Amino acid sequence: MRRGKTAERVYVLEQKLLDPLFIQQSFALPGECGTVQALNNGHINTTYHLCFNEADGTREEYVVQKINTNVFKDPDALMQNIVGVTTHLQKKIAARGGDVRRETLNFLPAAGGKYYVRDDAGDCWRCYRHVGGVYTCNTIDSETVFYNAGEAFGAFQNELADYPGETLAETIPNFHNTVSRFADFERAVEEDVAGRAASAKEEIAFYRAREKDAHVLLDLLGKGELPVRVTHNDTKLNNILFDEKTNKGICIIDLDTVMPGLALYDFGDSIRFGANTASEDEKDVSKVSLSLPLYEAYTRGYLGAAGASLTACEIEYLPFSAKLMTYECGMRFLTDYLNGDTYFKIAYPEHNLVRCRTQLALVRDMEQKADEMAAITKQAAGTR
Ligand code: GN1
Ligand code: MG
Repeated sequence: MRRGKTAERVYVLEQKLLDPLFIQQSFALPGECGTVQALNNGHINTTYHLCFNEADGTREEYVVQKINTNVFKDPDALMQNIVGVTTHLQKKIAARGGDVRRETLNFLPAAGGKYYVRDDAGDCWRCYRHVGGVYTCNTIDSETVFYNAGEAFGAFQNELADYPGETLAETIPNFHNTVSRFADFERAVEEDVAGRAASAKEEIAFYRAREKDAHVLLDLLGKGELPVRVTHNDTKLNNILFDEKTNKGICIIDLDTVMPGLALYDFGDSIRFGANTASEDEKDVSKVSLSLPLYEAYTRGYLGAAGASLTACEIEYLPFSAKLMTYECGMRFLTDYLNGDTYFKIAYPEHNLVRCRTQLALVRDMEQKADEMAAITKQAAGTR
């Protein structure tokens, strides 16, 4: 990797592994780099916010990401997907008189014409224009904002309804295939490469006891009872940018896993993360529960925006999908813990086990609340 010159830049380089000069030259960014800030939002890619001061006194802000090529092994296919999807969204936004600069991501081409650049160390970097006047949330207590989150993901699904799914590469094969996720989990238990299986006996038993759940949606898909759609597949609350003034979810980010999938994956994963009364890595699991008011708010927002296109079968399985996606995610955290933490970023050795325990507690709570979730869903579907 090429190195910057000033002391500050060297510090940034060594602590944060980003070279602003290399980024500037690769993406032909005008002006001079003012600040570089690491953003710690995702478990996969490494993200920075860069500010450039231009000669005429204006300031341009960019988001630069180091693509995790351990997870996304084909950056060309990945960026082709993303640029295809954002270009499609830009046309839709322009047609409805929206703000193309704020309502979807705008990636910049790098020298050579690709939408990412590879540095001397082999790392891949991409750059998009920062969206101003927005905020992100990691937890939520406002039902209105969570309603807006549901509306945003529902609208995202609608705007991609006519996108040719067959042109999208599968950036992570079998991403939400819960049956193959279960097989990965069993393999990790069996191999026990990190010698940790003994410390996770209860968790392992929990996932085994619910194996039949892993088959439910795939069986319905196999029978043709659920349609394949273009979905986001990583609908965490912090993948929405909310407008500071209106609190509406105006821009969906983290588009790496936009692929053909089930609407239920998107709905379920949003509930898993956003309707949990505790954070994903809360150590005190007594704080973990499903908030029914938040579940209701999201369901109403989502059905209001996407409901007309959903089938009766999709609506019926909304509550189940929340449980299934929580089950799947917890099992993925456990698998990674057993494999010695090779996939998700962690802050301490038991981090993945802690995350698994919160997901497990949330599944238990959803099992208790299944009837209430079904009643709320039915009511929301009836009044949309
Ligand atoms: C990862 O990158 P991030 O933090 O938005 C993961 C999701 C998990 C999530 C759990 C590509 O999402 O599937 O649900 O962590 N993304 C990938 O927090 O594996
Ligand atoms: Mg993310």
